[in-house]
Amino acid sequence: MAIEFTKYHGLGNDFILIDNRSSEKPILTPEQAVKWCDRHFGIGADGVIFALPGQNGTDYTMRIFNSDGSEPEMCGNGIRCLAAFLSDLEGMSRTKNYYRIHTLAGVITPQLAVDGVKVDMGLPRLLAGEIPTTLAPADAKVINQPLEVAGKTWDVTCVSMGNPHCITFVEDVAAISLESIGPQFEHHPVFPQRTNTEFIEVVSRDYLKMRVWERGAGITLACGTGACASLVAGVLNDKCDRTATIELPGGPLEIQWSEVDQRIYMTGPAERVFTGKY
Ligand code: ZDP
Repeated sequence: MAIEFTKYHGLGNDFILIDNRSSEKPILTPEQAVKWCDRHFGIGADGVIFALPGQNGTDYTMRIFNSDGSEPEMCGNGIRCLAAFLSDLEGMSRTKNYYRIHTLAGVITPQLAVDGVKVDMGLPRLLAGEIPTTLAPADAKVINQPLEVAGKTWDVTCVSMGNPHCITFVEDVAAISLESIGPQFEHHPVFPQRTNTEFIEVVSRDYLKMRVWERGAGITLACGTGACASLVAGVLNDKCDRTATIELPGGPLEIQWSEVDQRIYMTGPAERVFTGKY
């Protein structure tokens, strides 16, 4: 049976979107998602995202499989793509410019704006037990703490945006050999759920450069949850302001950690590329 899909990307972080509104369960298995994401033998993507019926009074539910078939709790660039996809699906019947989306990281609210999609990403979580990491006692934060990886000591800060992130500030992001170091962070025994890994170069207090090694997807051109987590890490280490531009290989994201409600707001693009049947 042929299944319809639409390809979207947010700053080159690309996803296959599937209209799964008529059933509670993703219509693909994780194994199928791995095949669809293959860039040589499939469609090619960093993940597959399913638009499912809402739960607990939300408009829709998002589920995502990484390109390795694992299921993350949240996906920042992906939820902007989902909002654009839902708006396209609803077409003229769309009644509002935001969606309340049920995710494994809680309710996330993307809002359609003229310059892209602005997402209320919720509260960052900072306790070691919430990340999760064994780098500190479960009720302590991990801020600028030494971690031994690849024979070197890195000073890391850990933040959860629903999914785990390990952030390191470096002099020069271009000099990091992500392909070799990334997997060693991802699979380090102090991260029982593995981790996404971000390297950050501070250009100024409102401009950071980031490169990312994603859990379950490897090097990607952008990571929305990673950009949010990195801004939080920057504020905790007094390296940046609460509002900053994060430049990723695929382009910039605007991130704000609100002083009013302590929530994280992310603004960035979401673009449809093509539709097809598989
Ligand atoms: O946590 C994980 O396993 C990530 N690979 C999920 C995807 C994160 C994403 N790149 C983002 O933008 O937040 C989609």
